[in-house]
Amino acid sequence: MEPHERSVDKAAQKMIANMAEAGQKNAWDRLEAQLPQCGFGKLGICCRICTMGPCRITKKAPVGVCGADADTIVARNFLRAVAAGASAHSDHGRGVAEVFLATAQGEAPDYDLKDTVKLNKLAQELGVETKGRSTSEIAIDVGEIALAEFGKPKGNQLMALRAPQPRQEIWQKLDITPRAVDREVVEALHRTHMGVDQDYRNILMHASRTALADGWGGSMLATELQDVLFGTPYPGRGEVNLGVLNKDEVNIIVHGHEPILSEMIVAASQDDELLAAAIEAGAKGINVAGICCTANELLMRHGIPIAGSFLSQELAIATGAIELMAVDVQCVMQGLAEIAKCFHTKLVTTADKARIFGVEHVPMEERTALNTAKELVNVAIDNYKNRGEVDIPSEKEKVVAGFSHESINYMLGGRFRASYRPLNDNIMNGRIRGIAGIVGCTNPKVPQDFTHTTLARELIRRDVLVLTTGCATIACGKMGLANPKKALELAGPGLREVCEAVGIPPVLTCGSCVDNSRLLVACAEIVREGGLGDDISELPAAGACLESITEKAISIGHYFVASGMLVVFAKELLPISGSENVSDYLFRGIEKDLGGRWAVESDPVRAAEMILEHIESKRDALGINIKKRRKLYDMEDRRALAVE
Ligand code: SF4
Ligand code: MSK
Repeated sequence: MEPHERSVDKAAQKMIANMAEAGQKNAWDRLEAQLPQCGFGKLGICCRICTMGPCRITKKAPVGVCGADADTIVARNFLRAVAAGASAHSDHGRGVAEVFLATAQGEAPDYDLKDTVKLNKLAQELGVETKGRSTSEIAIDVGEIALAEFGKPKGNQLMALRAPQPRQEIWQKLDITPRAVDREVVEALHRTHMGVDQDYRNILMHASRTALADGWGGSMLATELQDVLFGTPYPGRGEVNLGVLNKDEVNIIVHGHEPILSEMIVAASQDDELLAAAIEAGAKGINVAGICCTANELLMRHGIPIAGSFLSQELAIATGAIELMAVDVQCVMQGLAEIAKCFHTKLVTTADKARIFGVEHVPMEERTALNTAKELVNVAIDNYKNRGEVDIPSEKEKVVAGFSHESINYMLGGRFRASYRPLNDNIMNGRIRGIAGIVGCTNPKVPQDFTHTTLARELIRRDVLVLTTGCATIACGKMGLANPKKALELAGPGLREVCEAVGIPPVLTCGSCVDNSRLLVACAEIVREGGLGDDISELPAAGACLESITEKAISIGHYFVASGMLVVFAKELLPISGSENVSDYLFRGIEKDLGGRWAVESDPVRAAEMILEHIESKRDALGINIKKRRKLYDMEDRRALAVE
């Protein structure tokens, strides 16, 4: 496969070509070596959860040894994917809660509680007394309550109370209001153990509950607590793509998901002594850049540049310009260890739960975080002298990033009357047709960045405001879609007018994978603002993930569906087609239960059309597509007008 068939990003194409010339392997090569991939796996009809198997469903053998049919097997696999995704987000959230609590208790001296306004709001939501109490007293209570959300024996997720009332009632009626995150995940594994839940509808109902525990639980807690710890993002400038690497500086890449590590490395990189050491080593400075969602966290809060998304992790090392790559959890390829051997790059794992065989491990602990970060920066400086030939692509793009729920509110309504009213009004008057979330990864089965960016372009052209997270946000950033100047040229006239008036790009960079919870909060707030129905399912809105790779993406997709949204995935990346009943339920039947549904479409233009059709149908149902006739009031009408 030619480089341009692997990625639409010119910088990536250059590095893919370089690697091929040098005989170095990357994810695309390993995908080719894996072909043809298992057809049973693609359809979701292989089961290896007991040792009577592994079983595969065929015409000749339509059930496994235990009698499980395709419906049960596909539903079980789906639930297990949701449970794994929810676990990844929620374990991240638990880690943040632990550091949050340690900070409040004065046991993590290098961290600070940066957003005390948000802390107080959160405290009130969680029923913590704030009057006459110190920040640390409030934070300790908030931290303890937050930590308990992961494993409390009784009660439901407190963050789920943020959902509109009718949504909460739907969940109560179906008995799927999420309880403790750990409980939902453990129950998911129990139900999918051999010989337990063998009714696909019952299994899928628990998939909804588990996914909700992720979106309205673990992920939302991660986002909220990170904002208090590291600051709530507000829009600022940044740059994206491999061109952010600097040939004259010590380049450090932070990769993974948890800002607990990367925040400290950023702080250490600004240390005067370390800067002096870098200069003594012959460099002009220290350049920290991010990959994957760690990158999004740093860009959102500090404007730290992003080197690339998931598929760029190996390409970044292949520039020869990386002195240190420090990784924590999730989306870190084991293949990094091999490519790092071809260059001087020092690869270091930092999370005890995520080590790579043969790679040095430097554990990051909250008590000594900054010192560990300084050690790592020192390792990078020391390594600068070992640099060989460097080939950094010139491509980089300007972005405006940092759209949290709070900052969108502020941009729309101003500091003193922050509100979604202008957005709701412009959706109601039709200048903006609706909202779409484009989320998720980059998958070597799809030319890197192609579907995310084509879909975003097609949607903004049709006056749909786009919110992005994860690697999709990085893809859009690379292609100029988060650069207001360039992106507004591509937006439809209504959307453009609103964005220009408010001062936002038509594609809003909203953060990392756990920050999809920001989109849930935004949806709930738009409903609360009024005029667009009483529930999330009534909003002219949809989500899409056409380049997903992870189980996290399935969990995210499913919590949006269970919150009432349409979610479009690439057909080949959602392994459910081996069961007609499961597919039929997730594509259609679930809408009757939960108001949301899954859909599959791999072509981004057709996906945009599908989303627009959905948005227009929601607009029709809300009655906001009907042009109101101008009414001339007579005296009787005027008298009837109530003054409140
Ligand atoms: Fe086969 Fe049933 Fe065991 Fe699965 S649980 S491996 S279908 S026997
Ligand atoms: S990093 S989950 S590849 S978005 Fe969150 Fe990117 Fe997907 Fe990982």
